[in-house]
Amino acid sequence: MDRKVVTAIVSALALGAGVNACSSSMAEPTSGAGQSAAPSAAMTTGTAPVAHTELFDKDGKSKGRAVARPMGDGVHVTGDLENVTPGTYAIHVHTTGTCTAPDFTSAGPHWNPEGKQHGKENPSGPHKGDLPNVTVGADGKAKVSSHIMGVTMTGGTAALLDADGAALVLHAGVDDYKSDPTGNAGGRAACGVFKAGL
Ligand SMILES: [Cu+2]
Repeated sequence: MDRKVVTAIVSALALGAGVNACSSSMAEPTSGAGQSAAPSAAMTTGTAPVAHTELFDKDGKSKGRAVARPMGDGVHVTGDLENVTPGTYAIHVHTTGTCTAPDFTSAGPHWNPEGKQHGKENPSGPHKGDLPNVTVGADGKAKVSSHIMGVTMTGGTAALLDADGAALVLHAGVDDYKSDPTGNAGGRAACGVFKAGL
C-alpha cells in the first residue's frame, strides 16, 4: 500500500469520526510527490455523510456551488458563488429540498428545527438556517463559509438531510438579522437542493 492510499484512508477515517477541526483544510500533505489527489480521493470515496448543491436562478443559470459536511458540533457549509450581480445578499438554508422556479417558494421557510424566530440579533432567534450575508465582488464571485452549531447531516431531530431534505437559497436583498421570519431579505434569486455525496 503506497503512501497516497494511506493518506486517503487516514483522511476518510478522520472525516468519519468527525474529529477534523473546523477549517477548510481537509488533510495535510505529506512529504513526497503526487500527494495532491489524496484529499479529494478521501472525500469522494469515504462514507462520511456530506452533501453538495448547485444553485440555479429562475432561468436555470448556475450561480455557484456549495458543500455541507459534518464538523465539530455541527455542520459547516462552504461554497463559491459566481455569476452574481455585485452586492450584499442574504443566503439561508431553507427547510425543504425542492427548488421550483421562478420563485423557489417550494423550498419553504428557513430551516428551523428548534422553532425559533429569525435572526442572530433577534432575542428569540436564530433559525439554524440563518447564515451570514454574502458580499459579491466586482468579479461576480463570493465565498461562503458558515458553521451551523447543534445540527447533523443525518439522524437526530435536526438533520440537514432529513426526509424532505434542504435547500440553499440566495436572496435578492440583505438579511437584517432580526425581522421574523425572513430577515426582510427580498425574493429568492437562486436555489440549490442539497444532495448526498460530493
Ligand atoms: Cu432565505
